[in-house]
Amino acid sequence: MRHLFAAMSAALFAAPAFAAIPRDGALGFQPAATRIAERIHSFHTFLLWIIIPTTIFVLALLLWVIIFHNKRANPTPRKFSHNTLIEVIWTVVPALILVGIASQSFPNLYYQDVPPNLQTVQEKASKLLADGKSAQYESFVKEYNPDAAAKGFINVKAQGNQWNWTYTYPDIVDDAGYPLEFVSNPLQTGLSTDSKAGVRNLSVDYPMVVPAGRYVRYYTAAADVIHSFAVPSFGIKTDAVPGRLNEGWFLVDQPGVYYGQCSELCGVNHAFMPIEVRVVPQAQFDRWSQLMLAGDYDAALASVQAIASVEPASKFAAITK
Ligand SMILES: [Cu+2]
Repeated sequence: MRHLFAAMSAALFAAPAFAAIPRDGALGFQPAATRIAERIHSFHTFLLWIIIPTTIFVLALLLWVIIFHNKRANPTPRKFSHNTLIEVIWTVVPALILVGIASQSFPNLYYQDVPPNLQTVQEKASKLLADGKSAQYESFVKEYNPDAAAKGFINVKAQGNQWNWTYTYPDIVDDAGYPLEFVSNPLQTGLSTDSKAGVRNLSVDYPMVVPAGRYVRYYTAAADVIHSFAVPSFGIKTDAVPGRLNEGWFLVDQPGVYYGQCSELCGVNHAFMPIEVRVVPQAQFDRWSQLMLAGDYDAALASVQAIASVEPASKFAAITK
């Protein structure tokens, strides 16, 4: 039985090689690019281990009733209406299952909802290291990358408009003090005259660019109606509400191109306000942001068309310290 379940889940949730693009005929999630997404995926697998046995158990009960308690098999039914023991069991067991689910889901919810305090991350990491608690240190580093924490946040504001996104980098300012800000338009809008460039319905003219291995804190806002900023491989989805500023965070180690879409029905072109995030090494990000600030958008775009890779050794270098 165990092997059958393993084979079933392997067939259902086998992930293709790393790619953040939805693929025809694929099942399951896009591969996780952040720790948030990894945690969501393992929570999803955990839930499967609960819901599959529950469904099989309920199916077995139904079959038992159908087979052994139909009119032919059981012509004179017994006439009782209460059984205290079974009532206690069917109240307590589901409650315990829900407590078990909550014990896993609440930490995940809190983890993704609250941008970590980077100061605390560094202090806690060095304290664990100083105390020689290497196992706890490694599991802490897996959740909160202290090397990245030392570099601080990259802040990006994503404002939803009908129907494109405006990205603002409040910390990247020109000589006059104005922040880097640009509009990211879809390449396709569902028309026969659309350009065929890029990934269908997902590519944009000027993508959001962030550095790899850095904490990114994003804010969402909206100019007109409610939108939602969502990138499945990052495990993030945050509503963009007019008059409100919502926030979230993510940290991507692997440079690459990641796609998302507006995930709140926001009008006739809701399906055509994609999100393209290019995660590039820090040096490439710095060059891109300087070119964007200088107003040379096409050169900036060209500078992130090919994405340089980062040395795998620089990933979580802290572990080997
Ligand atoms: Cu929208």
